[in-house]
Amino acid sequence: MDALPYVKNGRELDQIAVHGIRVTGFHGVNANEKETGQLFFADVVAHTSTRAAAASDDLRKTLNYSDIADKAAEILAGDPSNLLETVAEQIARAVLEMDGVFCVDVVVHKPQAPLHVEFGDVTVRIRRDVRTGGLWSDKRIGSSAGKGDDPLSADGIGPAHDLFDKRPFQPVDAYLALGANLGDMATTLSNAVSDLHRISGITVTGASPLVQTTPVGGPPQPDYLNAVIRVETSLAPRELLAACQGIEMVYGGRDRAEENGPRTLDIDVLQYDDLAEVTEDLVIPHPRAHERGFVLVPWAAFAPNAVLAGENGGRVGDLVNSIDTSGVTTVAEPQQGESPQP
Ligand code: PH2
Ligand code: MG
Ligand code: MG
Repeated sequence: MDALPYVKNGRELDQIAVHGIRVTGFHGVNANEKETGQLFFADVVAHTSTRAAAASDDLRKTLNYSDIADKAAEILAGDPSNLLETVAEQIARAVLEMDGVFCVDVVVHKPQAPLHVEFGDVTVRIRRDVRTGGLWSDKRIGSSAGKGDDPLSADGIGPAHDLFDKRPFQPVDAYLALGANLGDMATTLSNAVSDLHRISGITVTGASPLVQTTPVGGPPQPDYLNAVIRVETSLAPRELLAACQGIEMVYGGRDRAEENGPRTLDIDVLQYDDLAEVTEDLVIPHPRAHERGFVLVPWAAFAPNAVLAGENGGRVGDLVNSIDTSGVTTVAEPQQGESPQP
């Protein structure tokens, strides 16, 4: 099976495939098919990046094709379904769950299907990716009407996964924005950076100067102290977000009742690798990063060549020149030796 390339961020992904996985299964609408069984074949193509594995010659940095084959065989030989569609969907979901898989093509063959004519093969071919795949397929997104009629949603397969749940094969750079305008802001920001650095899967590799900024939006409130840091992370985007939110809580999550209101600590994920995706709970890059002085001024001060992804994106050092940066004053440079170094 020749699988069409899957393009992510303008680049064709690599493909790891197992063809002709062959087992006896018991799928079919006819009762005797569930009793006697017949041969089923599957072809599975996982779209992923093999670059990290090739650079290190390390199996742990790639998908093990043996795992793909085992999973597909287990489903083919497993609980009888009426339809090839159901079997293909289950295989696709299982492979999409594997780390580093962004898209999967599955063909299920039933060459001994009970037809009234001579024939070569019957197949169902599907493609699922982390955005459209499984539970979130097409029009069902966000509608309660469709939820009950997904035959696979009731059987414990669990919540949908998307790109933001994927851990990267190798650590990626992410940028975080920190802000505070209640309490001892400088101490809070500095402690929060240390706390982030201590989390397994997060290494702080760069920090901006500290800037004092006029509040943008929200009720009348004190000036903020803001900063931007770069982290290298092996966490998935949602795990990184959860880590940030956990630290916010430590410093007084209770102060956050009001939208854009004053807070002891706010940590936002600005950018994660070169992702540009919108989901219900998380949007990356941060949707207002490109227009905010309290983000771009500190960011450009230490990483002007970083590139904000997405349609409003661009080189940070250029973006900062396109906005009004009055209201942002540098108050402290990052301390050598105090903030973690690259
Ligand atoms: N954060 C906001 C809203 N407004 N203004 C400044 N100056 N600094 C912030 O960090 C900030 C803001 C919402 O998170
Ligand atoms: Mg914020
Ligand atoms: Mg926030």
